[in-house]
Amino acid sequence: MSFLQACLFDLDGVIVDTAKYHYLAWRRMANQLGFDLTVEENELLKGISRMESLEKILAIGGVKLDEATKLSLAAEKNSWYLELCQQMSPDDVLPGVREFVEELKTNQIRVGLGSASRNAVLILDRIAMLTYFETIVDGNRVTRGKPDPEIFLTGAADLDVLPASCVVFEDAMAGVQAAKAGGMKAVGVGDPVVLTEADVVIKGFEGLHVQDIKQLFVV
Ligand code: B16
Ligand code: MG
Repeated sequence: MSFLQACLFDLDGVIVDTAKYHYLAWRRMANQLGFDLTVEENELLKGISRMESLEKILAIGGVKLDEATKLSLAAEKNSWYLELCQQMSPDDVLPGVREFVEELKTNQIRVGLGSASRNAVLILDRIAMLTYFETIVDGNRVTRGKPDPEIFLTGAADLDVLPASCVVFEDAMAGVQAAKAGGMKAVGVGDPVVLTEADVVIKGFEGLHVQDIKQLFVV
């Protein structure tokens, strides 16, 4: 029988709304290449790595480039993205997140981060949440991105808990699939129409309590 032992949090779109900055920076790049990127197309980029995102965007625009040009475009996008992130502060933590993580700690539930982003540590530092996580698994640590479960399985191993006792909080389809592929419970954060594979979907963390999450383990 499994019970709640750890919560693994995605970063972008779950703890902080950096998804809007990723979109602005990718859209700027697409526009520079002569096409646009819609909000719907951007949805497919959530949770996947920088280079995979770039490949998808180039396919959308029907643009073919050599590897060196792709790497320099990805670096340029990242510098625009980081410029936008400069304006972030602890006030940007999404409503209820800090309180919920604190409640987990009070209840001796372990807490980790599982993000595809290579900028995770920098962002957690800007929003003053670096010390909240007992482990940080980010895009610098793994070789396979979401929907592969590597990010979350590494987090569970770091925390020394079984995957079946973990709950993942995710705003992206790829992230929900990664959690399920790893044998974990998945709480979708956002739109139930998009996050159809999640065990449950919440709008956000305001008013959410540990007891609500423990319910996922009641059979
Ligand atoms: P970076 P998450 C993901 O973070 C984003 O959802 C995705 O849009 C982005 O491409 C990816 O990180 C890589 O980010 O360019 O900062 O390395 O949602 O897994 O926390
Ligand atoms: Mg995300």
